[in-house]
Amino acid sequence: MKFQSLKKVDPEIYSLIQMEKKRETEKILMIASENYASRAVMEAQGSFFTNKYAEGYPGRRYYGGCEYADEVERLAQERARQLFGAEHINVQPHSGTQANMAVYFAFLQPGDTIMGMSLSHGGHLSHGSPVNFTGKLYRTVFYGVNKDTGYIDMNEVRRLAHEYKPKIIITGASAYPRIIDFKEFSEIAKEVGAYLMADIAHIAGLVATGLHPSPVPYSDFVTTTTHKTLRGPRGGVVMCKAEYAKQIDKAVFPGIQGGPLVHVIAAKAVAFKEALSEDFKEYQKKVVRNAKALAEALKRRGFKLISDGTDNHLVLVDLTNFNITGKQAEEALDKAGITVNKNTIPFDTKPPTVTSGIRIGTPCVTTRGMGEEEMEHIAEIIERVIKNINNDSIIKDMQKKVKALCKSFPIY
Ligand code: DSN
Repeated sequence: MKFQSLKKVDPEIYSLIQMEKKRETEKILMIASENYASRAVMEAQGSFFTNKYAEGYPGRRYYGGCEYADEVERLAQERARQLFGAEHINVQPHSGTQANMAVYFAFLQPGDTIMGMSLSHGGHLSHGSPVNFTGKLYRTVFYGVNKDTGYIDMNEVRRLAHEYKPKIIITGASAYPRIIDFKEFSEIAKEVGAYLMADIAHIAGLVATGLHPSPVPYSDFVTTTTHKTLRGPRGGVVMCKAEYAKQIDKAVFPGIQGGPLVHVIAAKAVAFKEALSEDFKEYQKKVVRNAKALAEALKRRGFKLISDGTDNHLVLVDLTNFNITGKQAEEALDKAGITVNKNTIPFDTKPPTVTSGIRIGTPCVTTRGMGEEEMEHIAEIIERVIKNINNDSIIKDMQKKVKALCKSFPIY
């Protein structure tokens, strides 16, 4: 992308984009929820459709001139259906939280009870956190992981569901490294007469390629983002059984959103097409292999991992044995050129602004072509930084290694 006009019209923004490009190119990005969208995705997102209003749905719009927008949205729906096999798809949510909000607004009343995974155990803000609208509008109940194993405590899920009878049970996480048993969640939901919503924002790419069991056959609603493992533009999707289609569509528009972002829907359609390819399946396999290789390499170096490993695209590291906080680790690693995020660990005694852990993901490094050998190398750099957190000269040395590694794996 050349940005010739932008350079003239707004040199400040142009230069910030160039700096961001440099950052994304010269650092090893390991935030588990990020990825590098393809150029094709970015071209669709930066296209003429940014100019178009298309309130409504294909064939039922409130504006003229929607003939091409209709086709774009239909293609996005059809491709998402092929990927996930859901009966009904709404591709308009602007984000994962908006997708979740649509489900809640369609089926809950303020004061109803919802049950989700505790944020500090790996859940998500929009699953009932007190600082989120979900925690303010609904009564909330949280389940978590078993303290010894780090796996979701399904006995606790069942016990809490029977005790509190939530109207909706939310499964899905933003910092959970293991396979989620959607079938058992659906059995529990049935036992207590609750709806089941699976939020697969993090693992959508794995689900789409069969590397994580799909929640679609077991859930009333499945929500996702499109930009994490799925590697599309930033955005959300709601899927549901056909019987709920009308209510979901009405909740998205006109319930919680106005005009859809047609340029983003076009980019979602492109990402879904890419995700239907054999290459994408190979990519997802590598994402998981890399996460496992990284987990093993970190464990050999004395790092404690929540649940002792991973089945998906991320590892959650407990730093308490190194006596440093997640915040300190995030800052030191970023200085060395590895970008991760501090993350609470289950039963954390530190606040989310400090934390005792870091979350490390492999989607970005895998997109740029790195493999298991590089994961070993990265684990070695992480170890050197964490064990020498105040030693600037070692951190500088590590920075050189990071730059060299990045040079060998260009992003585009
Ligand atoms: N912020 C996302 C993540 O990092 O997991 C979740 O919305």
